Amino acid sequence: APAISRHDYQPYPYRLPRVALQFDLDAECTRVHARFEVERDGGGLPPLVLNGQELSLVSVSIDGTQLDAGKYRLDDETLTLFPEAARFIVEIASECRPAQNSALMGLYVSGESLFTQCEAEGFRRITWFPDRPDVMSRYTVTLRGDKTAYPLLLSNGNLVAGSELENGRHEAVWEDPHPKPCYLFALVAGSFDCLERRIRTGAGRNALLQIYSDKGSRNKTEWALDCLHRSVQWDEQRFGLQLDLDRFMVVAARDFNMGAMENKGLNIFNSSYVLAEPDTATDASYHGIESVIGHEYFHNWTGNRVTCRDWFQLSLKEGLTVFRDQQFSADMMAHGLSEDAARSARAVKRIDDVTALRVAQFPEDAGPMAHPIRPESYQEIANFYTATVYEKGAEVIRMQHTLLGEEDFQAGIREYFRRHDGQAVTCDDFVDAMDSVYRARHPGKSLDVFRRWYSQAGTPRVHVTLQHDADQGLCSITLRQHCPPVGIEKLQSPPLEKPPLHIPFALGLLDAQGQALALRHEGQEHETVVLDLCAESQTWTFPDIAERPVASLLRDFSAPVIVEYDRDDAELALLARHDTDPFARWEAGQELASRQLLAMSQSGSAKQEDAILIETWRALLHDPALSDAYRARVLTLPATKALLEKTDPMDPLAVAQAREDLRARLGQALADSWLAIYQACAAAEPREYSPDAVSSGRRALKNLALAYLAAGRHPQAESLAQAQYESARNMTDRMGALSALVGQGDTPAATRALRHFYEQWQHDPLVVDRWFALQATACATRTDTVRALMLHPAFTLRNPNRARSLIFQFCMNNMLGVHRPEGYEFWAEQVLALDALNPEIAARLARAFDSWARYAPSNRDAVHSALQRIQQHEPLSRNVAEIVSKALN
Ligand code: B3K
Ligand code: ZN
Repeated sequence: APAISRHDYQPYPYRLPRVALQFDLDAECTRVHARFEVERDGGGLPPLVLNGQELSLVSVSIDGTQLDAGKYRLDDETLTLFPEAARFIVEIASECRPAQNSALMGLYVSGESLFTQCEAEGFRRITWFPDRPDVMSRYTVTLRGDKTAYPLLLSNGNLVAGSELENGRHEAVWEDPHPKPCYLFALVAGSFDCLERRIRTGAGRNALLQIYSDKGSRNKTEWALDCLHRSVQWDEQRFGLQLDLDRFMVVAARDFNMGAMENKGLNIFNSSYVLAEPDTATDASYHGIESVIGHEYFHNWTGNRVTCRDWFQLSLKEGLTVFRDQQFSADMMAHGLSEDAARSARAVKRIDDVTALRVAQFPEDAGPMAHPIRPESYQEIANFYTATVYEKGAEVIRMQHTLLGEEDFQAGIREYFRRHDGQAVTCDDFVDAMDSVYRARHPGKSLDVFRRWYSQAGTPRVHVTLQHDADQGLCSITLRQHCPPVGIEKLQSPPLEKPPLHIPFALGLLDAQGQALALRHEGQEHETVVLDLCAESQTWTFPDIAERPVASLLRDFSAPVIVEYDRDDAELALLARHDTDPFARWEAGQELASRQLLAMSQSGSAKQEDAILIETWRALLHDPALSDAYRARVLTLPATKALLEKTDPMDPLAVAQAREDLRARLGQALADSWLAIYQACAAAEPREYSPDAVSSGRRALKNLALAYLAAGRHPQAESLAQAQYESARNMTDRMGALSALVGQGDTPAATRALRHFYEQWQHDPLVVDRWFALQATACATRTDTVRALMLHPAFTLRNPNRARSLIFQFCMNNMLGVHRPEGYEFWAEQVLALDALNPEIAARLARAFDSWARYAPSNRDAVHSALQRIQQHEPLSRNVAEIVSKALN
């Protein structure tokens, strides 16, 4: 497929101020009648090109006159009309087939209900329309359907009329007062439970918050409703942004391609981000719901009130909204805690976010799909809902927050809305608003260099050198940045010039005992200074540093970069024990463990000198100042995927095996401590479940201790896990125990527990997903185990959550299982099977081995033939074709 380029943007030649849609809903065949006003501002009357896919045209008319076939042009993707006036009304009648729609884009069936998903380009599967975000209209939507099958008929905005029709049908009319692009359109029809709350916003508006879910699930939506209410309050308090609707609805769908969708006033969610009760949802699910409910709600301003001009600007709304949901979660985690405990809770959130970035985004930024947060071109936009656009995009917003500070950042946000409320704009427009505040408050400074983050792909490396002059008491730090070519950049000749970026680099210095030193910078003394690295290389000198200090680098992960600094293990151990910045402290421990793991993976032997690591781990285990949640993070070994990024060539099996071996070694060497910790945490578990930072942290540490005991084959591990499984009063503990049992291999206890678990929870699809996922990622699982699980009656490829729980978990998260010739073959087979049903999901799976070109030769060759097999298959969706062609480039 041809690539679409960012620079080719052309405004749409017409305005469509009002749209009226009428749906005669039916799962087999839905009739859609669309009526819209069209207005031309400029001169001439260019053709009116409308997008449409998989639709049957019934009729098309202009100003009430039906057009003969010769008066319009119709192909697979477009309907073109030839206007004869500057203002006219178009009416189109068409049909679509929801029950046949396995791609889950446009109008589709899930369970017995009808749902829509339009972002990015799904509206064209509902009716012919200019399916692009810069065409904004006011919508009136009339829904008609069978009253028994579809007692609830929902769309965006306010319900303005409802009536009974003949033949057991009824009708509802919805009006959305806010102009919107069509990707924010939604409808839902079906039979649901509803949990609701009437609230009064800070501005005195009465609003109704509603969560709709499958019949019988109402008691699982309390947490989601609570999160929604807190999101409304938080956006008022922290960002000064008010709810602008009388009614805000969230509907849970069992079949959904991603997490959730921010349709104006009618968010549609994957049920996994709505439904939770202690018995079925883990702490991680509770926190995931909080962040996704927050995320979609925050889109109401950052995405909906101000939207994207074109899809290249996706990070305008996604990076900003991820930043906002991260801040929301951090504030929620820290809420009600003492200052120190709050700092630690925020650091835990930061550690989790950075870990996710390193596991998903860093590899992406080094692989064939590398792209700037504002991509330059794409073949299929669905492939660009990436970790780069979202998570790196959030880091780029976060750096602006760091440079401006909270107060000025909020001033920048106000300026952004003052300029652009109601518009479809670009990333540059956002930075312009921020820059106007930055320049005003910091004469001589600007975001000119900073803007390059929007156009440069790849993870920059910052090389650090420290020089100490004992005579003068001076310490100087030199930072040197470079960003190697990535993805298609590597093919360019002459090699692409990558100019330096503006990197806010947070630095602290400690003395040899681990005490923080005061740093004089720009006339003030600080424990942490943020250095503005804007050139290829810069040096800063700090006075009154008597002895050679220990550097604490990139505190709080102040920029999405890789730090290169040569230092010995003893220094890392010191930082791991004493750094006053909790993020950098965690980082030091991770670096120490990484070195051990990489040495083990390269020598192929577990017999490596590991005393310093074990002693550091022991010190951390017993440090009473650390919160349980934080301790659970510092004592977790780095993720295999993050480790692999540090190797060349990559040997996934060796690294994964080294991680298993070191876990066992730490389990054994520190067995008494793990046992003591386990027992202390277990004894402190309250009867009443709560997902708050303290209790979830305690459970995380307890289950980590159990996992180490199991990995170290402690004689009590199995009985502890079994007892915990049997007495668990929440899903976190039940899963912790089950995973410890399954981690022991195919033991009778593991088999029994797995069988019991399925029998007990077989009627709850989200819990059955956990059951599949746990087996998919178990270290003894191989391709044949997965094939056998695919024959289980509960398995289906058609439900994305189920496909993800088994196939994706195995292919993407079971390194020991999948990185074998038969694993790669299995993967190719599943990509093709999914592609026939749901190209968006298939294309995600197709990215499992994006890093293949950096693998050691035997793995590389095997992935290569699997990729070729996919590429040669006909038919192949545009989605998968783009991924494999880039991978094979
Ligand atoms: N904006 C949606 C993503 C839609 C992706 C469609 N392929 C969810 C979100 O980021 O909030
Ligand atoms: Zn989003």
